[in-house]
Amino acid sequence: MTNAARVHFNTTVEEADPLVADALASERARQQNQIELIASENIVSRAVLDALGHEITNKTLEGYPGNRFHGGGQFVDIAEQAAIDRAKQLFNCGYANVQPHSGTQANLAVFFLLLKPGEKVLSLDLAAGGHLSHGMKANLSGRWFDANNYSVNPQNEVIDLDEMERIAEEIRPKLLITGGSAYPRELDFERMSKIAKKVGAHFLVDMAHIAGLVAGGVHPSPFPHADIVTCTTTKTLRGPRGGLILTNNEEWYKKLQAAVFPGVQGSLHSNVLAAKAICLGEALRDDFKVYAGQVVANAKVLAETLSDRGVRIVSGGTDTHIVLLDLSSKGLIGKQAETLLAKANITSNKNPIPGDSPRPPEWVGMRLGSSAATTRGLKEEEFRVLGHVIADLIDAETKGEADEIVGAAKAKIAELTEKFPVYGH
Ligand code: DSN
Repeated sequence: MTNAARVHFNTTVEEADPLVADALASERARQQNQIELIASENIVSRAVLDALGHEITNKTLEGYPGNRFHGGGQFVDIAEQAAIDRAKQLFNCGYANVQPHSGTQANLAVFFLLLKPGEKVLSLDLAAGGHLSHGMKANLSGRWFDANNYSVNPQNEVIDLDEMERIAEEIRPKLLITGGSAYPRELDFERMSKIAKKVGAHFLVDMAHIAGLVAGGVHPSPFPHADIVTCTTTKTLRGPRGGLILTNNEEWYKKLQAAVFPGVQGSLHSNVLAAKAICLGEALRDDFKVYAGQVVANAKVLAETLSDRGVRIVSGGTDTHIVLLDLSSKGLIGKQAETLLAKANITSNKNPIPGDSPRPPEWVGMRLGSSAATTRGLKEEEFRVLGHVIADLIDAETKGEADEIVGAAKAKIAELTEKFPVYGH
């Protein structure tokens, strides 16, 4: 072995790059010492982490199992085929492409498969919980396609299906999309698919946020109603960063393979494919059903506790892991609350609510999610404590007295993080 090779293969990150090593160590400590309430986050298993940091990351491959451009892919083939088989079993569908590098890439591949530039798309308004890859003007999907929105009913803040049908009949989109990043209520896939059929549109369900809830049987499945389904493996599914595309349509599936590669992507991420296979295997186990049920139960307790303390909950509650707060009910804005909660080691994000300002610094919403803290083992009792800590902070901020109670709030969070540690802590 040459000296250069010995150094290359044996030097740890602490020795090789103290700046990045410090950032990694600080991030590890941050994750242990705070309660994560960002709805799109979760805490992956040790097995998923092992795959992500494995030498398999070195392998470059294009194509699909058994039909690769490069040699030496026999072991990645095993991992990718396992991910495909498990995705099909988990979501009860005929075909799966597990290569998308993200949910946005998965959606882009579906657009590439089904639409020509300029064709009409109808999706959930971003401020009502939609996603930027469904036609936001700043995204390629909004730049290259004719994007239109449906929204929620302003009274109950639930998707207005009659309005969706009216708009669909008027504009006759080629693609109807549902799902997004901040919609807390159950989605009625059956009715939406009828609307799509009535106007001759394809029906795409982007279940990025709720894939784990669907897998765990606590949210209805988009199948058999959807024509095509995308999701991430992150979020409630508790896997690595990446996307999936699922369908029962054999003809589309063949074209979809080419839409992903070489349509919108080049080589695959071998380590992520292995990690996807692991997380999908975990989601097939009975204990994942228990986990998914606890995620929703915890979110409901958080919503009820905050509502009882006078914080308005968008749509009056939740059916999922998402709790969306309207902070204008307490005279605050999202950014203020996000900063305030961070002082007590609670991580969250400001978010638009239906009808909110288009300017993020003015948003009055805050999105909370229960998936990550549920993975640590927190249950209803602890989520009630969290709800009261958050409400105490918000009430104190309203009176200009937050600094006086931040210490006590932080101590309560420290009790939880010590009692429910992550990884080897
Ligand atoms: N769409 C973003 C979110 O929900 O936070 C990232 O996945």
